[in-house]
Formats: sequence, C-alpha cells, structure tokens
Amino acid sequence: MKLSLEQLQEYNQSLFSSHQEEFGFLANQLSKEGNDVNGLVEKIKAFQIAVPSWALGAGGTRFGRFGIGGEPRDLEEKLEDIGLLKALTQKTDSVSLHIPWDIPSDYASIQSKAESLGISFDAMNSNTFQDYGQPHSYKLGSLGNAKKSVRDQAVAHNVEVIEIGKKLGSKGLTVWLADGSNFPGQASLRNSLHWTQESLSEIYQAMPEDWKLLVEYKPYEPNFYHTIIPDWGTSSLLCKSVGDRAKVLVDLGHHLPNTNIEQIVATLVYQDMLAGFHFNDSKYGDDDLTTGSIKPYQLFLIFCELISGSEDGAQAWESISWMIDASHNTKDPLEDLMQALEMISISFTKALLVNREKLTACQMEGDVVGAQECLQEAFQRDVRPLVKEARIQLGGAADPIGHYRKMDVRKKLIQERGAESRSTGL
Ligand SMILES: [Mn+2]
Repeated sequence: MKLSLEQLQEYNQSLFSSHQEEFGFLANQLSKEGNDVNGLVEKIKAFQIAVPSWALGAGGTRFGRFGIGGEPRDLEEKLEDIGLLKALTQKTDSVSLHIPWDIPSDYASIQSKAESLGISFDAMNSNTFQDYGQPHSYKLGSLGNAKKSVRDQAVAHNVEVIEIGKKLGSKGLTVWLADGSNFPGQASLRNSLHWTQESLSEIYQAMPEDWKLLVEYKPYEPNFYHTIIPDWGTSSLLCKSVGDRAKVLVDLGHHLPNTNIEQIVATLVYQDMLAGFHFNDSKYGDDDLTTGSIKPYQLFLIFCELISGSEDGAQAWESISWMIDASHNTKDPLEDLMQALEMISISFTKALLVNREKLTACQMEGDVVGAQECLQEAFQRDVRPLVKEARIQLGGAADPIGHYRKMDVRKKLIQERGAESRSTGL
C-alpha cells in the first residue's frame, strides 16, 4: 500500500503550530549558544539508515513466533514496507537483503520497484548458519568447517551472494558466522581460525573492487563454548589479513554485558577499520531489542566517538555503513523500526551538540567534572524538535507512529495480504 501525500500533509498541518513553537524555542537557544541550526538540520536530513529485509515480519525466539498479520509475502512487498517507512520517517533509503531468503525472481521488476520507491540496495548478507537444502550441512560450521568440501560450498554461497548483489547495485557483503563449537575438544581453535581466514580471503578475491567486506563478530550463540570470530580484535585481525576493503562490523547486541562498546568504536575508528553498524539494543545478550530502548546513553557515547573520529580525520563518516539489525517478537515491526530510526536520529543529533572544543580543553586540563558536564549538557537536551524539523523538511510525517496508527496501516496491510501472511526469514 502507498500513503496518500494529501493525508500526510493534512495530519502534519494539525501538528504544525505546536511544532513551530517548540522548534523555534530550541533553535533560538541553540543559535544563542553559537550553533548553526540550519547546518544541524541538514546533517540530520543527510543521515540515512538501511533497513534489513528480515525486520519487516514478526521475529521470534527459539520458543516461538507470533505472527502479526499483513507481513510482506515476497521481496516486492518488503520493498513496499520500506517505502512506507521512508515516506513516514525520511530516515531510510536502502534495504539490506538476506540470501537465500530474498533472492529476486525477476531482477528488472525488483529494480524498478526499488527505484520507484527511492530505495537502493545496501550491503548483502550471506547465510551459512542454516541448512536450506544444500548438499553439505553447516551443522558443524561453514567457512571454518574442518571439511574442505563444506568450506568450499560456503565460499561458493558467498560468491553467489556477491553476484546477486552486483545485479542490484549493492556495494558490500556482510558476513556473520555462527561457526564455533559447543564443547572443548570439538574443534581445533587454531585450525578453525586458519580455515576461516582462507575462506574469507577467497570471498574477498571474488568481490568487485568497489565493494567492501563487513565482518561481524559475536562472543557466543549459537555456539556456546567457542565462536571463531568472538570479538572485534579477531575480526580486525582477519580483515587485515585479507585486504584493505575488509573491515569490522559492530553489531551492538554482539557483546558481553557491560562491554565498553564506544571504546571499541574509538579503537576501530583510530585504525580506519570500522565497516559499519548493526543497530539494536540488549540487556543480556543478542536480544534484538529496539535501538536505544535499554541503553540510550551508550548509543549517544558511540555517536560521540564516531563524530569526533570523523571531524578529526581518523575515519571518514561516509565510509561507515548504517543498518538496523533487529526483529523482535512482540511489536508491530514497522512501528518498532520507526522507534529505532527515531532513537538513532536523536542520539546522533545530541552527539552533534557536544561542545568538542570545551571537552578537549577539560580533558587536557584534567577537569573531570567539566568533561562530564560537557557530555551531559548535550545528552540531557530534548532535541526531538530538531529531528522533527528535518523530517518535515524532507516531506515526512511530523509524528510517524501517530500517522501510521491514524491511517490504520497495519489493518490495511492485513486486508491486503491476509492475517496469516508470513515473511521469509527467521
Ligand atoms: Mn548483525
């Protein structure tokens, strides 16, 4: 379904005077403090985040999955849902596809659909963590499997994903490996790392020269004794051994509790080794909770590192890929994605407001309290009117979730696609 622009504008109109009042107040305050408000709005407008194709249906846990109805039945409908998100939020303009869940049956029609919605194809995702009818099982691993035949098959799958991505105009391949072992002695720790390195190197060689390889890490799950790429250091080591265009992907849920993720980001940016992000949030592990719902301060601190890294010339902002990676069980996924996009925008905006000159001076003078105040001043500010202004200027909804609910979008999707429709993926 498509949103009617007239209805969107009518709804925005009803919220306009209160928005103008709030935005005017904030803009005035920020200008007085020496901020370039138009410049800030332009930066917010330019910041776009890819949505993964698997986040559009109901997710699930290993205990169960509860359908929400009206889920996209094929790739075309997934693109339509992202089109809806784009129209409402103006915060996403690309999709990250998962193979084999999203192999296009007709490339020309998928491309023209994407083009008509203003959506491009972000990094491709391969899948060697499930069996889907291929000759050799991935039960005991894929790129790092002890058997060469399995490794070859997993490499060939990744090469196929690159080929599919080339046809769609994608420029990257994300590899997340479930490889590891459940019991001591099950796998050779050193050999499995070596085989993974060899396999990644083969995949790297198959990539076009303007592509990048994004390598994820994760400390545990689905394997619980050892994971071949458990942390950013191992990922970085592998990336450096395969080539310049291989970099580390940080998935916020792929850390042990209390890990200092902003420090990891700073370290990677220092080395120009950060490929991009998978945004989500977690309390205990890879919980796939909505970005910013648990640790908004952490998200803000991460953006502080990214912005200072790019302003200091450590790693270019444009070289980093932004994507949401979440699919939970209990929310309407489109509403969940709107919440995530909003929280990412808010955290980014707050980080833009940090007075870096003052912060650096505090750091140099050893003014611990002053440094903390610098961060808190930006973090505690309500920047929602700025984010809203950017969205309205781009033609989006003043209140995306409010408009989505007022328009009964889910009900209409259920009428169109059925209450039992099921999206491909987990
Ligand atoms: Mn991920």
